[in-house]
Amino acid sequence: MAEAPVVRLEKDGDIGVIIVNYPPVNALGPGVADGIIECLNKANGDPSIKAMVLMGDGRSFIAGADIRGFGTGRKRPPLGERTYDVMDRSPKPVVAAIHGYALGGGLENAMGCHYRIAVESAKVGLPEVLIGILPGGGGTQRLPRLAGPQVALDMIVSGRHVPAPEALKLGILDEVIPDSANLRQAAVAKARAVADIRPLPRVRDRDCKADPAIFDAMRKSIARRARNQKAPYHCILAVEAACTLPFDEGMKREQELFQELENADEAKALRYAFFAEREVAKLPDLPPGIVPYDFRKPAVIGAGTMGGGIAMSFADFGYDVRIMDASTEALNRGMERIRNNYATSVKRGSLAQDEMERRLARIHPVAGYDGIEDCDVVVEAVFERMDVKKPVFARLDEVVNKDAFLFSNTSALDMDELAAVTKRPEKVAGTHFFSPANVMKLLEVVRPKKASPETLVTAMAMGKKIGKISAMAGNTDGFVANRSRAPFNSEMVILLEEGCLPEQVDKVMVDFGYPMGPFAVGDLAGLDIGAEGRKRRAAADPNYRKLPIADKLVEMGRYGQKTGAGWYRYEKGDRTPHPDPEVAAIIRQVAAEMGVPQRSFTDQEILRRLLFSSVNEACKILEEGKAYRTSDVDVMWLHGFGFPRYRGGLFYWADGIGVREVYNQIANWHQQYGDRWRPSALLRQLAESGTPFRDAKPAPFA
Ligand code: 3H9
Repeated sequence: MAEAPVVRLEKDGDIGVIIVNYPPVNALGPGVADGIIECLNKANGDPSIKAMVLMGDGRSFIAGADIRGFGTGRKRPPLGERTYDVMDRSPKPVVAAIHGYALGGGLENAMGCHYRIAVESAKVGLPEVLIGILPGGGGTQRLPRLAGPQVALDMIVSGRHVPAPEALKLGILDEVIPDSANLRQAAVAKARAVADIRPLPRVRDRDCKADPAIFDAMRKSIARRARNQKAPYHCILAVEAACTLPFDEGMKREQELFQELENADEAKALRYAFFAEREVAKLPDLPPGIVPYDFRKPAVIGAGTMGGGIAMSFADFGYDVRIMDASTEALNRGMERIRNNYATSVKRGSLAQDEMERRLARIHPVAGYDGIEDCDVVVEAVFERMDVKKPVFARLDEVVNKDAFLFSNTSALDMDELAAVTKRPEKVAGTHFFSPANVMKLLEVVRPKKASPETLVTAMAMGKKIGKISAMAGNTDGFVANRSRAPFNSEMVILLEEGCLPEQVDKVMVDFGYPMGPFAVGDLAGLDIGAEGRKRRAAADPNYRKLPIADKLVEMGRYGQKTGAGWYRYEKGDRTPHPDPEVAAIIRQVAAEMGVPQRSFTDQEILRRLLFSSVNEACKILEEGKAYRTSDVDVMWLHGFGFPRYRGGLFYWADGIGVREVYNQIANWHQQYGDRWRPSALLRQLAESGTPFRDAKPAPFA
């Protein structure tokens, strides 16, 4: 049987309907652009057709160029012979009919059409910058002409998806119809209504003028977050060209700038991150076809900082959620904190007041277990101690509907042990949120031995439904994210013993691309929190490497920002960290007591000491079968710890150095420092066989 064409032309009376069918999202894969051109030519050559509609089958209009094709030397038609050029020359009007997504090349094609109509739930955008490139199909030249240079700059530099009603206001769309309406019918009617209008309205013919100051203002505003990156600045240059050059010259400039980016390291790393984020959702050892339970009645137990943030995440994504605490005071305090968090977003302008009220109204405080019996998914977020969590779980098991899933927001505790206090261990899993839970994207789903496949896919899907990126982790102390990060946390303090200062380490990591240095982050989170974890580990492991400098600061009451002093000192009411001579003196004193000789460090040594220690630990996690893939660890580092996205992730970055070099360095440090640097067996094996981390085969999930 012949394969269905990826683009087909149907006739709806006197209107030609061009339909793209390239599942799952109608990316512009092989044959799609050619197919559109062929159908346009056919329709233009058919005297019985007066106008055309361009639309997509399935979930979306067109989600953009096929990202898998980038960097593969794929051939593109020259300027002047692309889909939108054919539309520009078309003697008959073309109406884009948009549902789902019109992103990147999708929106660029829609802007090549003469009219654009969309359903209310559709989203449009030029997200190319998020994969390290710029819109290379005329987007940087047409969007400023359609929506104005300032709007175009904002959209192209941020890459954000714009909902259809907003796109209508911005002039990107001509018409928005309700979701319940028939899009094809409406688009065909529109095409018929405009069939005789001449001259045809072409976006390329519009004027484009801007105050030149907006470009420098944009460069300034992104200076911090776009550090070390090229794509956001190239996006600005391209929009600038739209405002200073004739259309065809602007297209040439866009093309040159695009070519400078496509194969740069930044774009390669960001493409890798894009696909790693999709891969992480796949659970290859579960039977196929398991459908996640479509929960409707979530509850969060514990109205502390984490519980409140988790409840907000549900409310932010449209769920009515109950939040329960044993004490009314704690519940009131929790609701107050939630209200304040939302109010801060309103003050910053990132949330509208009426939206804040809608979200707050979805969070229902409940004092006591009676109000949660009928819930279908419960996320427990009480104090992080087994003796506190166990009775809560036992009680939940008694009280809550027998079919409900019981999830625990723990960052390190043994989920098998916790599941064992219930009579439904198959319905128990860990859901480790990162702080602040309503902001951080990572959700680590922790897999206890008895959890059923349905429980695991439901926990993973729950994350996606509330805007998180879910990643599966084995039940090991610290799970995958925190366990792989733990050696970094130790190493940064050990570096101080040997002669570094917190500000020096922080500078190296900020230069590398982290938004904040790890010591400044420690002060923000509170140094007392880490001290608790160290005590627990030291009690469990006689060989645990103590961190006397960190312990000393905590002993002195230097808990970080909240006490005005930690690794840094802080002025009252100001969060700026200032290097503190007192800390330098403590470091010297403790190092002298320990008898550690002082020396100086290069930036590279600091960076590698921190990150290689984590690479080694992450390899141990993989060889124990506690994670599926190296790329899952990368996703966790991107979304749990703010690892710079344009560096791909921990393992992607390490592959850039080379597995042999990483291994040799770790083996050297093993000789020098002893057991904490013992190379992982998997790492040694990869180094010996010259296999990059991305091709590592972890042990089956245990
Ligand atoms: C561009 O357009 C450049 C132009 O300016 C000029 C060019 C010269 N390509 O995310 P999902 C796959 S750059 C290839 O889970 P959702 C994805 O890998 C592009 N594959 O679904 C996954 O595959 P699998 C600008 C793609 O509903 C499957 O589709 N556009 C592409 O959660 C489902 O994806 C973008 O950057 C693609 N473009 O979200 C948009 N898109 O099942 C990128 C998706 O094998 N895409 N796939 O794992 C997205 O943001 C989301 O996929 C979208 C749907 C919002 C569309």
